[in-house]
Amino acid sequence: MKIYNTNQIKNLTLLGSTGAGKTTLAEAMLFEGKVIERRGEVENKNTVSDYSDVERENGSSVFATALYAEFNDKKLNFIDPSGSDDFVNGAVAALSVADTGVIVINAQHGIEVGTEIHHRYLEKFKKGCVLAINQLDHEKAAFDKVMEEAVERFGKNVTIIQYPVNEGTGYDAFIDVLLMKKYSYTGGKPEISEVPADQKERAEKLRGQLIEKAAENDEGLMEIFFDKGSLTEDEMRKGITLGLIQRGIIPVVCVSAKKNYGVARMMEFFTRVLPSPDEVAMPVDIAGNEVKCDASRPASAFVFKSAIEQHLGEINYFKVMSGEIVEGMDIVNNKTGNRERISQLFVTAAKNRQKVAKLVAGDIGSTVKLKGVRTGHTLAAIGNGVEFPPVLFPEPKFRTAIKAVNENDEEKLNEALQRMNMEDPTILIEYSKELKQTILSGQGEYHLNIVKWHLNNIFKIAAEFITPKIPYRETITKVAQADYRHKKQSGGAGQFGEVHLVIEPYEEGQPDPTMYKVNGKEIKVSVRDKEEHNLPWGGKLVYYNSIVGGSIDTRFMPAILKGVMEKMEEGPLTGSYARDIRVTVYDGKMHPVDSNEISFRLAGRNAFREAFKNATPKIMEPIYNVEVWVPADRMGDVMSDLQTRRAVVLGMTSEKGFEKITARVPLAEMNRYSTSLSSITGGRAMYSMKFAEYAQVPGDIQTELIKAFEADDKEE
Ligand SMILES: Nc1nc2c(ncn2[C@@H]2O[C@H](COP(=O)(O)OP(=O)(O)OP(=O)(O)O)[C@@H](O)[C@H]2O)c(=O)[nH]1
Ligand SMILES: [Mg+2]
Repeated sequence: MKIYNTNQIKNLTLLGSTGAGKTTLAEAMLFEGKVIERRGEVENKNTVSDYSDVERENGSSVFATALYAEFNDKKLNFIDPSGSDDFVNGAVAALSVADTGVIVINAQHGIEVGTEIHHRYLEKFKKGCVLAINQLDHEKAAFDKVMEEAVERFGKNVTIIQYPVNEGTGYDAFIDVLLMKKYSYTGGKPEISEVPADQKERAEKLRGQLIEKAAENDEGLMEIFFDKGSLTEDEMRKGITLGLIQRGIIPVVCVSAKKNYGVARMMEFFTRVLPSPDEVAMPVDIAGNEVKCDASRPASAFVFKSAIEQHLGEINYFKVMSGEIVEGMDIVNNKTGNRERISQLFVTAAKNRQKVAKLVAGDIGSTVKLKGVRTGHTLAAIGNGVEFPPVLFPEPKFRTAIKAVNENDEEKLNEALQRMNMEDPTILIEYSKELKQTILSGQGEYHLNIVKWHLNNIFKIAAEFITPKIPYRETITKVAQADYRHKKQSGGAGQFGEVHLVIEPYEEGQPDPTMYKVNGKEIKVSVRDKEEHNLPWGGKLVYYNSIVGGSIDTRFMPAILKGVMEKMEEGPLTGSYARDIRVTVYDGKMHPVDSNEISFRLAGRNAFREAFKNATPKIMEPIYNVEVWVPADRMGDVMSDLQTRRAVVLGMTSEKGFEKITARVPLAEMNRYSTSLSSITGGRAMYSMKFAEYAQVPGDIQTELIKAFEADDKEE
């Protein structure tokens, strides 16, 4: 493989809804770039990009595949991610290295939820946008309607470069208003001819709009435009490139990926107008410095995908951010500090790997045999300490508990899940000590079902999903007091410890206690020692030693605290962690022989438990901030569904064709939300959720929870 210079490289990612035709378009691009000699089809399970078993079985993409094509003496690096929101990790990772996003739109469906989701990410990453209108050969293709929707959603920058002459089943031609040519297809290479008389008027009008839009992106071009009333083709291209860099133009091209109509022309257009990696905004490292995409600088590379390939082992895909990555060079992983050698370098189109001696700034490639390198890591020349920020993947939205059907497989299951997390960082696995469950979370039910598919079919582990428990918390609402004497006489040495304590709700900024009134009794407090603990599960425990007259020896205070902590970890009400409590130990008794640590631990524990029960305890549950985007016609259904989930709706706004609902919803009510939202809206809605805070559960639910816990509680 030839070595390409930075200005000969164009990095793009395909984007758009599932079924739009990204993988089919990628296949045609590989064919036109001579990477393959025959085009496969998604239906025939033989495309280059969808090469994994699960993709072939499902007939749609799961993983983002890195591809390339050499065309016009340029190298197009392109990525084909899944259009499903469940696998949005691929598009997000792709956008972290692509300089332009090409949104593929199915001409019969127009802007779909998937289109919208990817477009939102594109905006977030501030990348240039091209719209590729695909499936123009479909009988229901409706280009003009798609354009109307596109302008409504993406704004006036949407600018037609090509429009179809005869969309529908007989589709075989489009007009290119940049070149002012008609492209006609009968299979194979197109016939390029003058714009026919009946299309002249429309083509001229659209060309005029293109020229204006192109000129708007540069003062010099604007002057030429005012001067001459027009721009040359090259001036238009310059304006388009600048427009893509500044996000001041969204060019529209026409293709039929399946028939391979317009694909070579689209690639030619890309090689001429897409910005090279050194022309776009410079990436910023974690120290806040801009890093210039320049081959003469010290080397650095950003890993955007890690995978395990059969017969190959770990493979890492990266973009060279600066300098050159050369075969045999020593590098350091600035995330882990590990030093390694790049043994082999590849340029890849899925499983097709071409060896390459070096990759220069801006290029995308892969390497194998590195240890512990993961998505988001920065590899750099020794001495170059640059580190790029990790890819910001979306928060999980779907959780389930998982366990191996056969108990002996637990360890294998965990290993398999860790491995899948390496390939897809939006699969999160956490063993919750608190819930005593392994919680698996991801982007949706489909996402996690694919995880299960891999466990069954690739790792040969039978696993089952079970309802995940909710991480409740317990706290108290008033002051309570308890005395507890632990006494045991068994054979030899006995056990003795007595603890008197007061507990009360912790609040930020409270003064230290001086006196408590409980059950008509006054308890004077003189604080001798204070410990403030940030609890590992959130919230605080403040522990006061206010023992007077040596009724309990200071050396037993840590044991009492330990007992209290143990009980807080178990939660006296339902076994959930307790939080936000002040404990004051003010009196007690010792025995000269029998008192020891264990006695005071148990006395502390039980005193705390008793006091807790009398302190009007309450159960708290995690509340999430949820945002739902729905088409206006489904708003009512989505709202009434939310109401059944104890949601508190905070607001409703219209945003680019969607109604946005913001609400606070208890996690306990969000179980399988992605599935029900999808069924209510026919897959036309999207949502996100993020942990907000803990709030008290309603009284009836608290009663139920306590009952359920007591039913299987085996308290000592
Ligand atoms: N008629 C027609 N069908 C097409 C065209 N492009 C793609 N298709 C079909 O549309 C379906 C979806 O195509 P894919 O290429 O898998 O779509 P995708 O965008 O990769 O979808 P995901 O991987 O699920 O995100 C397949 O059945 C393709 O054969 C086209 O130009 N014309
Ligand atoms: Mg695909």
